[in-house]
Amino acid sequence: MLESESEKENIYIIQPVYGDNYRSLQEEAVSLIDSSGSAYAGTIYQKIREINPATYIGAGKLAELRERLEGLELTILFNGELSPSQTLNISAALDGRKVIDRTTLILDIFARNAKSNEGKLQVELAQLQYNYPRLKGKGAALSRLGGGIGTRGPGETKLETDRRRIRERIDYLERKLASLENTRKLVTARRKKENTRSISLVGYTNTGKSTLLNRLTGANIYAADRLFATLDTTSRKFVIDDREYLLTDTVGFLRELPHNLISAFHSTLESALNCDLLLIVCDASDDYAMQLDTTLKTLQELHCEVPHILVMNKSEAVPYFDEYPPECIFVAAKNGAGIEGLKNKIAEFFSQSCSSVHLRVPYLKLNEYGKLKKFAAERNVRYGDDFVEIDAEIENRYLHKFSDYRVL
Ligand SMILES: Nc1nc2c(ncn2[C@@H]2O[C@H](COP(=O)(O)OP(=O)(O)OP(=O)(O)O)[C@@H](O)[C@H]2O)c(=O)[nH]1
Ligand SMILES: [Mg+2]
Repeated sequence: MLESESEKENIYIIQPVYGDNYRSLQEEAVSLIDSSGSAYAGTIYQKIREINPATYIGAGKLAELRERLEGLELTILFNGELSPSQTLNISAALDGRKVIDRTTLILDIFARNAKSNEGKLQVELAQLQYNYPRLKGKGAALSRLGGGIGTRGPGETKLETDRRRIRERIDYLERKLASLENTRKLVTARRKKENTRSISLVGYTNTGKSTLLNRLTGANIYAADRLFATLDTTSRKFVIDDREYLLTDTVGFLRELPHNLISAFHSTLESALNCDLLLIVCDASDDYAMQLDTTLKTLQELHCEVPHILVMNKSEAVPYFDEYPPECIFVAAKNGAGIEGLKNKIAEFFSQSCSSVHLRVPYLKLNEYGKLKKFAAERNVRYGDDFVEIDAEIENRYLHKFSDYRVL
């Protein structure tokens, strides 16, 4: 659904300069522009000594930019968050050019990539929540924006719609999503009851989570060199040593991910994170420390305390392995290197929480035992005169269910 070159919206970045990570934020903005199907047209850097409340950056710089861009058809991306009035004032200072901020761009990528019904509702909710406070007396300004980034959405609602109707739509979406959440909770509860071992893939966007899911499960879900290729959580089963595992892919994280997006996706993420083990995936060929830091912070915000295995993906071209955290596992999901090691580590994690037991089940109780069978991985079964003797691996959290039958 990407536009042809000539139809692409050209985007010029204003990159505020402060701290020491503005360069990587600028590079990331270029990837975001690419992922939104637009074309990157250049960057102007601006040192921020003091934020100008009206226009964020100073009037002198804006005048310079206006001159530089004269006659060119460009949209301005301010790579930070702007208040509604700052957006309008910058636009006015640049001859009424369209101005968007980082959040608007990210929301646009999400709007393009949402596939499932729930994903579309979540993105629409996040867009409306972001734009709602920005709509005050802004009708004229918004209609001047025309099409393109910031005006697309999966829903019918046009941003010009008056605030009351938007408020109603927000309420409706919140109710609808809450009911979908209830259904999902039922599914999660059933999974827990069925004793499925569940693992979720989390991590920075574009680190190879979906590729790893495909590699581990033999699935064929969408993976691409774009930010936020995955929005919907997808689950697939796979087997290690005759034991079944459920692996779930999730939306990628990003530094300074808009707060609205996190809250809109909160409930989907929450059920994905309600699992036994996380695989935190990093790109070993990139700034993995920043990716890991962002991921751990996001997990903390989501109050997730599930144990994890740290997976360094894209490690096929890594020259030195000693610069990485000692506990991590190196893989290359694309060519399959290291996958057996990862599987062993996963199996080892689960076996630590298991006990080997010997059970003696009287024939009269076989029916009753049948209900517990799903909690036990049976290794050996012998039929004696009065009992069935069973060697089994049972997760410690289910051991109490077997107390009537345990001999060892
Ligand atoms: N060199 C290399 N590239 C890889 C490897 N694994 C994945 N990739 C590439 O990295 C890009 C991103 O892969 P995805 O699996 O879509 O990444 P993701 O983490 O699911 O990304 P989002 O869903 O967008 O957050 C794709 O172009 C993959 O082909 C690897 O082991 N080595
Ligand atoms: Mg993905």
